[in-house]
Amino acid sequence: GNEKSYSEAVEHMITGIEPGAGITVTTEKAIEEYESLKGWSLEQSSTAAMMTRLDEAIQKQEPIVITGWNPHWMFAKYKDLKYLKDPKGVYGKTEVIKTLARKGLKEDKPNAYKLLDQFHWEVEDMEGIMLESTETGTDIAKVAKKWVEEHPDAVSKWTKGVEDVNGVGIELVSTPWDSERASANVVAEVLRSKGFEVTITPVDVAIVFKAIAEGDGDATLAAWMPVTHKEFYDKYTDQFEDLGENLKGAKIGLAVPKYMDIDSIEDLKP
Ligand code: PBE
Repeated sequence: GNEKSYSEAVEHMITGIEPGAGITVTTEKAIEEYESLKGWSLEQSSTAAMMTRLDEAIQKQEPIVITGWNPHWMFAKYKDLKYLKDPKGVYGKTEVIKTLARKGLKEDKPNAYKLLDQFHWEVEDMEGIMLESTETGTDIAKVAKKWVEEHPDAVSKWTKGVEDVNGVGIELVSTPWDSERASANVVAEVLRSKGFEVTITPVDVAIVFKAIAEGDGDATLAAWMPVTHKEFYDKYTDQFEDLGENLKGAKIGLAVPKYMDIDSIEDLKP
């Protein structure tokens, strides 16, 4: 089909995910900024619903425009998926995922703080856990636990100089996506091995930032920057401690199957 028929076939609709997501906010911005997306809308539902729609479209070789991101298994499972170019840079280039801690954590729980500060892993690590979970139908928490057992070298780097404690409580606040369920569960498992009592609280992005800023949660591993969660980050700047990135090479954007003969967001039609 030609570009015009693609836009008509998808009824000028981007198939998206949860309303609270950073990528949802960013996509609303893209719709405002691109001439080519004039009159388009973003259908918001859930990540699971979007993945089902994508699967159906690919099986039928029908056009679809989704909100895509890495780390995720979508590009591994659907070799047919590609990002659309974003010449206006609305979605940024590459993202990092940052660790944020509440003010005072360093003084109150220095060993937890040290471990969180030393936590860093690669896209392949996170994606490996996500892929295994979806392929085997095993809960992320379980896969994460196994990953920790199988990666003593990584764990020893993160725990270097961290002393054992006896039941100190620590609350990680996290978003509910598989990517962040993976990191939170991996770090929780390592913290437990040092004697911490860990809880993971899954909440919307906005609440993650609010909780850390107000000291209701100890830390999060789930801040996608500089674009995805900019709005929330800026709102609470100076009210949390930024421990830097725990993963490099993340990305968000609009994605389509490769059988759609377009390369750029600008190739869509109003
Ligand atoms: N995501 C996955 C989230 C962060 C993790 C890209 C869907 C978002 O806030 O958009």
